[in-house]
Amino acid sequence: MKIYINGKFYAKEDAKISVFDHGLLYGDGVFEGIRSYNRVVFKLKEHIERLLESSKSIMLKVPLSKEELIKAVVQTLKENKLDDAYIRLVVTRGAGDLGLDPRKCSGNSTIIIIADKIVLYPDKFYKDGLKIITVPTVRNLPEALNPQIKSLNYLNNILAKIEAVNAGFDEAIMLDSLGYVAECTGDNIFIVKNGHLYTPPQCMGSLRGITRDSVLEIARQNKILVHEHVVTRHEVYISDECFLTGTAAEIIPVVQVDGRMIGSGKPGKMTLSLMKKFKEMTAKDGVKY
Ligand code: PXG
Repeated sequence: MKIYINGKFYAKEDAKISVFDHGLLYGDGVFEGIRSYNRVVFKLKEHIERLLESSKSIMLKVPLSKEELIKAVVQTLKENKLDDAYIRLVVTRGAGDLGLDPRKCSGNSTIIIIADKIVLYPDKFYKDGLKIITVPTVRNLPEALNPQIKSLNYLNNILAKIEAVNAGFDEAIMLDSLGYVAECTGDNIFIVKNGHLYTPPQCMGSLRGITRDSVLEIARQNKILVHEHVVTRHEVYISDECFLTGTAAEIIPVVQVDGRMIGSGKPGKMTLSLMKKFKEMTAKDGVKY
């Protein structure tokens, strides 16, 4: 495997960065999780745009332009001869000293790109659906660390994941500080009620997921009514269908939430149809290499 670090390729064993990098010391940086399907990097432009928005918000200067970042991702995939891959693009503040002050960083951000074979969730989750719970840790407040910034500081999500795993579940619903449903630890959430789609608005504290946007796009093309509206736990419990969206998970059905069975207890019709349409979209919507 070849890892891209600041324009050069290194073997896995030699791909190393400084222990003084503020990405390691403080989680001071941003990242993207991207996928390629059959030599098409799905929504690569959108991922790069989100990365640049995250970096702008945290005042992190990315030394490469949008076009150069796209080229670097494609080059890494070619170098690794991967047709289907999971790509991790990371930009950190770079090496500094043992203090928070970003002015002490050399001014050169570290750009790391890792492309690896994709790790998929077991098939049974897609066939039978996930059972999930709501956890005590609430999602970061938008006015503190906005969840729309895909920063390297993922402790908020990791704590929620630990709580879910400790309770015997694989995924968790995180609420916002007002008690509304925000998102899951690495996925956005949707419910279906009477043929309409509902998903929490981003301003309440969730990431503007690229898979989420893709589902909204598919829904509009198919004249499915979508409501970006606050969602309560009660509305999830009484929904007809529920599913999660994310680059790694794609679209994954949910059949139980906090002990309440969702709909018939099996992946719903609209969920299955959206999964099929999303698959078709991944075959064509991206940058070819
Ligand atoms: N919410 C959060 C908090 C996320 O981290 C999503 C929603 C879905 O966004 P996309 O753009 O992927 O549809 C994410 C995405 C991984 C992994 O490797 C994925 C994500 C974060 C961390 C790890 O599975 N995120």
